[in-house]
Formats: sequence, C-alpha cells, structure tokens
Amino acid sequence: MFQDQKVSFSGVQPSGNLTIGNYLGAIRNFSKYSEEYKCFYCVVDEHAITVRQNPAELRRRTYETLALYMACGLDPDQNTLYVQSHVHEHAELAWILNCFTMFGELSRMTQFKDKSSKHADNINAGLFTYPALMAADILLYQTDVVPVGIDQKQHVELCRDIAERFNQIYPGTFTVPEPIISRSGMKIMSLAEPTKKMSKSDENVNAVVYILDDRDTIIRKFKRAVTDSETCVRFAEGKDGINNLITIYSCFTGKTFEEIEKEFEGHGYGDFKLAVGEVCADALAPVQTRFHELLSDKASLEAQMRKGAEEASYYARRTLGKVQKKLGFVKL
Ligand code: AQP
Repeated sequence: MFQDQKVSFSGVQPSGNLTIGNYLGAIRNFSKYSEEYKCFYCVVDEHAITVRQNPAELRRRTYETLALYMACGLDPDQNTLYVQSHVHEHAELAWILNCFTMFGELSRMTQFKDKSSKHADNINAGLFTYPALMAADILLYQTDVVPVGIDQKQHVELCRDIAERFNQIYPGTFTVPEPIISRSGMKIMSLAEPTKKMSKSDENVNAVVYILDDRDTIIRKFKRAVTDSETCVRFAEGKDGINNLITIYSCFTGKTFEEIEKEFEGHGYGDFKLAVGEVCADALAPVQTRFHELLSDKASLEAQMRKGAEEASYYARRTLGKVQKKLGFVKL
C-alpha cells in the first residue's frame, strides 16, 4: 500500500491521565519509527468506552492525548496522528473481524479477565471483543509492526491469528503484523503494589506517576514507593518494588541493571528512590512544557485531528473496500 515502505501502527486510550508506563512502554518509542516506517498513531477513544467514561473527561483527555503524542516528539507532518472515532472504518472492520474471532480466544485474554474482575458491574460485550477492534485498528493500515508494552503482546498475537485465519479463506487480504516490545517497553509496575501493572485507571494516585505530574509530586511518589526490608539496590527475584525502580531508572538513563547496581553500591534505598524521582522529573520536564503550549491552542489541535483523520481514512477505506469485496458484499 505504501510502495515498499513498512507501516507502524499503535494507539493509546484516553481513559485516564497518561502514566510513565504508557510513556516508557509505548509513546516514547513511537518516534523511533518515523524515519523508516509510514506511521499511524491513534487516540483510541472507542476502546476507552469499554469502561464507563465521564463524557467531559473523555473529550478533554482525547485532546490531551493527541497533544502528548506531539509533545513526546511525534511530528504530525511525519506521522499520521488521529482519533479513532473520526475514522468510521475502524468500527466497521471490527464487526467483520468479530465474525472471524473465536469465543475461546477472547475468553483467554488476560486483559479481559483483569478488567472484568475490576469492573464486575459492567462486563459488557465491548470489553470482551476489545481485541477484535484492536485487530481492525492494526489491519486497516496493512501494518508491519506494532510498538506496544508487553501487556499488549497477547492482543497483537491474537490479531496475527485473526489475520492469518482471514487470509487462509481470502488469500492476500492482510499483512500479518509483528509486535515490537522495546527494551524500555518492559512492564512498569504500580509503586504501591509492584506485582500489578501501573495503570492510568488505578484509583490510588500514589501508585502511579503521571506524565504531567510536577517535579515535587514525582519525587514524593518515588520516595513512598513500596520496596522490601533489605537495603542493597540489586535486581533479584522477589524484590518486585526495587526491580521496578531499577527498570524505571534504566529506561530513563539507558544504563544497564549491572551499571545501576554498581552506581548505588553502599547507598540505601532512600538515595536510590530520590535518584529515580530526579531522572524521571528531568526527562518529563521538556515534554510537559511542550504539552502545555500545544494544549493552549485547541484550534490547531482540531486542525491536526482533521488532517490526521483525512489521511488515515484514505488508507482505511482502501482496506475495508478490499475486505468487503472479498466477503461478497454488494458494492453500489
Ligand atoms: N505499566 C505499563 N508498562 C509498560 N507499558 C504500558 N502500557 C500501558 N501501561 C503500561 C502501554 O501503553 C500503551 C497504551 O496503553 P492503553 O492506553 O491502550 O491501555 P492499557 O494497556 O490498558 O493501559 P492502562 O494505563 O493500563 O490503561 P487503563 O488503566 O485504562 O486500562 C500500550 O502499548 C500498553 O502496552
């Protein structure tokens, strides 16, 4: 579709204030692909409504997520940045792919199990079929690579299975994508319960560092992070809290775990936590400055949304048309 240029696609839900998990696991890595790949990065608002959202907040966060994409270095002239609900082909292809996705496959998805236990009063069909919509997002653009955090790997693998199943019946329809989990895409865990993923929807704000937290808040949250009763900074089984802090420090500094252990030899956890807070705050400061500049100009953000949606629709229409034709839908 893009004359030999490979395609990268990924998305983030505007389902809460974005965390350093979203930043390190996903957004920060997106810009690496801009030179080599044709890139589509989407604010996936349709995914967000699988959990109840406050309409005003969803709207605000949709603008904010787009602004954060740009503040994290995604140039809208080099990347197609857009909002999922502005390109209706996502929902249309999702319905079709639902018919090629098995109940058993969806039942095995870890995220469905986690979210249905968290939202026991609202286990809706959308939450269950979320991976079919995600497959549609990816397959619409004949995507080659999907940069995601490791928590989303299972969904990308299901997307591959769906694409292969569809291609077996209707050969040559979809490119089968690969997930890309970068070193810094390791799972960032909650600061309060380090066996649990850091999530933007966590009710405990002290468990989560948000991209937009101010410096003092970031340092305070790291100071309070749950660790263990030892004092030595080393990565080891059972030391989930310290392992998480070492991972975060490594992601922000590029240092290996061994280098970090050496750097903090003879220092206690207090010094280490402060250092993690400081590198995190330093790295996020320029992102925050740029974010506030971008957010103050809503008209430009809307123009960007419109441009992104037009670009994305052009390609999405082509794939959806091909799929409909292969299925035998009548075209007028
Ligand atoms: N803790 C994390 N560590 C590494 N990567 C992460 N990602 C999310 N949390 C972590 C990556 O961020 C991208 C966007 O995620 P999403 O918004 O589509 O949904 P999610 O994975 O469900 O993220 P959250 O923060 O946990 O959202 P809520 O609380 O709304 O469910 C993905 O690439 C993801 O891997």
